[in-house]
Amino acid sequence: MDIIAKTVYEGGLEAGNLKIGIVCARFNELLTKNLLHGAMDSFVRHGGKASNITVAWVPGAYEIPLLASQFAKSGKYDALIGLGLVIEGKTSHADHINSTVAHSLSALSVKHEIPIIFAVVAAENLEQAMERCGTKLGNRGSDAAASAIEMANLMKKLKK
Ligand code: INI
Repeated sequence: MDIIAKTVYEGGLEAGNLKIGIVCARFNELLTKNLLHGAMDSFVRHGGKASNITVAWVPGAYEIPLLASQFAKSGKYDALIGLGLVIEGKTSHADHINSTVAHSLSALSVKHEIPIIFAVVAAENLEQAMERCGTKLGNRGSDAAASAIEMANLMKKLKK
């Protein structure tokens, strides 16, 4: 027998009048600009307005949390997205950046009660990176915009 919950919360995928802030890392710009394009294109194709998108470029993924914090504090946005691409090198530098950014964004999201979508692509090499930035495996920026919309709508429902 199926068990049916009394109350189920879900966020829809209609962007409507949602306002989003996107922080995009310039490091590996050749591919991060595809993530940004994917995110904006997806937001608009979900019914969002381009004029409701604010973008901030930062030097690298490591700088994403600081801008995300500013955006979150401003109270102007329904959701935020952090876009970046970290490609592993010969040292563990990339791993450090990735986990630091992931932890920081999740802490900011909970602190400010705003969805912050973590879309820093981690790749072992350029081929893997390209696959996730608009080729074989899709575009993580597009996925991030859909998640931002869903979470923003879910938060709005819960606040009602
Ligand atoms: N930043 C990235 O966004 N991706 C990388 O792959 C990367 N690597 O490999 O070094 C990277 N480094 C720069 C870092 O994010 C900061 O901008 C820099 O350390 C200054 O704080």
